Amino acid sequence: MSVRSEFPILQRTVNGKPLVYLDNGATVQKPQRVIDAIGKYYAHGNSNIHRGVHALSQEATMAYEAARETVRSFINAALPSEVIFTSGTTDGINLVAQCLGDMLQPGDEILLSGMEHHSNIVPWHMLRDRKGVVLKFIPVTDAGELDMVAFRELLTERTKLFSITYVSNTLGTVNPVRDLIREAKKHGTKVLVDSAQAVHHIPIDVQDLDCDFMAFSGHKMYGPTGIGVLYGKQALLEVMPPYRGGGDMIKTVTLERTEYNEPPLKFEAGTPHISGAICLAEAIRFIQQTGWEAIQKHEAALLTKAVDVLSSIDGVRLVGTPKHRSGVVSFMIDGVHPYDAGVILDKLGIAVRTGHHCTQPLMDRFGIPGTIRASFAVYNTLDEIDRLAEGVRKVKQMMA
Ligand code: C6P
Repeated sequence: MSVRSEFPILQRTVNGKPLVYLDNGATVQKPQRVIDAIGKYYAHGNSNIHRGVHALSQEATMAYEAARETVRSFINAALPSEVIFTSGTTDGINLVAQCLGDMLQPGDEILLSGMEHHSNIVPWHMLRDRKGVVLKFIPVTDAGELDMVAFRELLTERTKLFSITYVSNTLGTVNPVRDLIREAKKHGTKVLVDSAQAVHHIPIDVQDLDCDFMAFSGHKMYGPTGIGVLYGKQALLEVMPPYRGGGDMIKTVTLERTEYNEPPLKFEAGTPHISGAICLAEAIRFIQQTGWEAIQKHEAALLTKAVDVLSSIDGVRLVGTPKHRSGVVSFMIDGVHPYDAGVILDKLGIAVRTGHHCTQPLMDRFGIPGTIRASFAVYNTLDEIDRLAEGVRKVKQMMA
């Protein structure tokens, strides 16, 4: 795709070979306009926000709040105050586990699935240990999809929260979140969607989905690290206690007590990642100008070719064969530890992730130590899939 030339890092070589970057599930590379926006902010616009009467502070405040509006419109939230800037998906999920978690009672149930990233398991383990809530998990089928029969059985009036990944970071499975949310709502269950692996592949409309919360990370959508978003429905954000205490999240403080600010500031204590938010907005403009149609068409072609080419190599086994897949292919090579394959591919200039991908329960489900994962972004090319296939053949030769 022509956008490739906007990504300077893709011009470099690794181990003397042109870089083939297929570790986009871990983090996506940045276009020049996002890199420039960081420099421009610090060279010309740096100031703290919501605090100063001086021009620089007001400009920075306007740019930060404009970024919030850009995110709002990108995910079609009803209000800018429903967009909370966080440090990433992990931070957003922890916020909900802490704040909504405070409102739960011992014995209340939280429904998760067996394909969650550790960020959507560990905060709930911590809440269970703190509050005595009960965790239930939807099993994963051999194809790497949710067991929908079990889902319907596990969902009851006791299920206060259902927290689910939109796209599996390990298998690429696209979960039918719209249907899942509709089912959950029949039981009055609140729903949190982990969109870390979805937000740069699939257009999102939080009002249409009707989720209560959604978390995602800037760095997986062409933006900087250290910035992310938690979407939350206004009515919930209003009743939830705050996450952290400090500056900007208050209306008044006396020595005796604090009166909290309204959302979203109630959940943004301290100086936020101002440049991060501004550059995230630039990344969103990159996605919008590239266009969802072009992105989805190109990424579908990459995936189809990757699945076809890899599954045609003798001794290669795909892990997960979901009907709906996005951005990710995980595989094993017979007799080769994923780590060894990753090291050899790296020598060939090919960056993939190997290991458990922060989904150890999913690896246990499949009875494997890890996988080799190729994950795609809009700038990848069909030729790079051929390079990956050549690399895999070489791994087989060397390890035979
Ligand atoms: N997955 C991967 O290589 P953070 O680290 O907060 O930006 O995102 C956490 C996270 C949460 N949910 C899902 C589905 C994810 O994929 C990730 C991050 C990366 O798969 C890094 S472990």
